[in-house]
Amino acid sequence: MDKPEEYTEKEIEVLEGLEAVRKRPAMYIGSTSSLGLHHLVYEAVDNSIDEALAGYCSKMVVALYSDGSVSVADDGRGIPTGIMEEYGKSAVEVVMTQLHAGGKFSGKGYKVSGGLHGVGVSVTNALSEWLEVEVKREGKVFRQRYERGDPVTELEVSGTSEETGTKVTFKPDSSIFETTELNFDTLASRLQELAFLNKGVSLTITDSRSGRSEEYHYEGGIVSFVEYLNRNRDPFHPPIYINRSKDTTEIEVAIQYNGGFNESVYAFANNINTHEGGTHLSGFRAALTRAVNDYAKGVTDHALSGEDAREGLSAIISVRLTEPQFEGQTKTKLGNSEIKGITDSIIYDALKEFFEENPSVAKKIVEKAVLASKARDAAKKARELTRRKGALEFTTLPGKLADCSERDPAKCELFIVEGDSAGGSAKQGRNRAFQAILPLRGKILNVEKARLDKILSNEEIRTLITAIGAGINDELNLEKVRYHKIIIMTDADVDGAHIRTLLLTLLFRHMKLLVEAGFVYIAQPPLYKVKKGKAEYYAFDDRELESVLEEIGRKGVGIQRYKGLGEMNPKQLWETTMDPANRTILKVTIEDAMKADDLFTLLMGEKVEPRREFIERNASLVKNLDV
Ligand code: 0RA
Repeated sequence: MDKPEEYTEKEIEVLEGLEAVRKRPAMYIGSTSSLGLHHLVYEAVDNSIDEALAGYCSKMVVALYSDGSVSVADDGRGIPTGIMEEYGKSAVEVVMTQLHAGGKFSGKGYKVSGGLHGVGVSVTNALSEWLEVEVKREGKVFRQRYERGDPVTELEVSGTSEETGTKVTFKPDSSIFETTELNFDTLASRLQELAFLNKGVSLTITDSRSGRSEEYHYEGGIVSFVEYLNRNRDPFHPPIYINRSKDTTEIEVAIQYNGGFNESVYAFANNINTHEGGTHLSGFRAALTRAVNDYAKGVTDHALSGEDAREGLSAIISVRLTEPQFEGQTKTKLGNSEIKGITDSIIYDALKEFFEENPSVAKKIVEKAVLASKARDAAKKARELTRRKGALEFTTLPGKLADCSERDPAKCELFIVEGDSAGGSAKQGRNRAFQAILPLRGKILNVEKARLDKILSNEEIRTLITAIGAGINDELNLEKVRYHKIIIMTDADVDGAHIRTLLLTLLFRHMKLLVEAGFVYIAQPPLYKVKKGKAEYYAFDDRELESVLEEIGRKGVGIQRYKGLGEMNPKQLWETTMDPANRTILKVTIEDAMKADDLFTLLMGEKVEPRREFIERNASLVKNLDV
């Protein structure tokens, strides 16, 4: 502030059209990481979905090619090819080169526009090395090619065809993106989600790099979606389906309870997964709690909380509205305030009717909520009891915890260590200024199969909650977290992997905010020590061992395979696994909460058969389980 900033004409730059997109790509697609790269495909896909929503398209194919290009083809009406007076260009060229131009044509209906989507396929064009559009319309095939957003050919007629449709083929620009490798599974997940949300539309993905392909097509729409969510659980009634509109807002909901204890509710607005929730989700929750409580009156005098009414609930909420407002950190929170009331009243009315017409289902749902409520009361009593004894007070830390001296959570690390002997090494090896050690004895309770009261009466889990300091579930307070790095450090064997999964299940189901905040990590201890003379080398896996041996030669070499962390002395443990200067730690991320949800249900849930199948199909994933 010493000097007022001065502007001259030279510094004022007018960025026009696609040039602006190439200059500041992150403004249009969020980032130039892998996430942003995949948005290029979603933009093209969204256009075809719009055509499907308008009722003109029933099939879409996404194809990945070996040269790094990708195509999105649909059987819609084809982008109009006539000249637009206003621009002096064909409509195709306008769609491909003008920001946001897509919406101008599709007119009414619900645009898939919000958050990062909906900026238009012109953004895809701008950020591609090249793009070719092919339109089949009025008996002809039209083509045009662009490079870095600029047309390099006219819109030419290249043949004849009886069909109609649009195909866009493009190669993401490697000078813009950190990576240009498109991930089949990421794209397939999104296409499957879109197939569920848009019943009847067939979405196919093929990958000529690997030969893989999948087709998604659900006549049941979001009813199929909840059935899919519950496929490895025990649902106790057919899905409840609600589809009603008010003015220009359409609300679609599918609900199906299962015998488990978790809530799997996913909310969408105009096909966008609103990870951060919003007014449609609030409205749904309010309506459900009220409808269940209304029905419970006369059956029980328990006041049921929202959490009680959502135990074992799987549901999909899909709203379509004309002017969606997306808010929040990742622009995935629906902000339109009017939607809360609309959703609430539509769902409440529909649920009341359903409960009256289906009393046996209603009774089961209420019984389940009453059980949940009783368990919650018991858990509360247990908590109060322990609080009085001091066990859950943040001032009385568990005796097993070797805390650090630093008090700023941002600088503090908590190592959760398996077993007392490894705990001993870690305590001696650590830097006690900022590293705390919590040794856990044996396996912790599997929270996937237990209600809250049982979870909270488990000694190891209580110790962990107290050490972290933030509480759990709806009461979790991120500001009270005592460590911004919570590092799971288990042996590199089957037991270690199991304990890690148990811990991750606990964190994902009951302290999800910690995972979302990026506070949870997995330590990577070495698997081998290689000794030659006085020199020592560490290898973290078999491949690394091979390359070390390759480098130093195999003669006179001693190889030690660590069976557990306890075999390392404190100095070795510090050097290889704990010292921030040398170690590698993996951050646990929930890129796809639905996938993680599935994974924990499968790995830790009741059903044995699907678990076996899953593990057989995903042996390497389960072995490394870095969700
Ligand atoms: C506006 C009008 C019409 C078609 C489309 C847009 C359209 C755009 C895309 C983008 C990808 N696939 C698409 N399919 C259709 C047709 C207007 C008419 O025929 O009357």
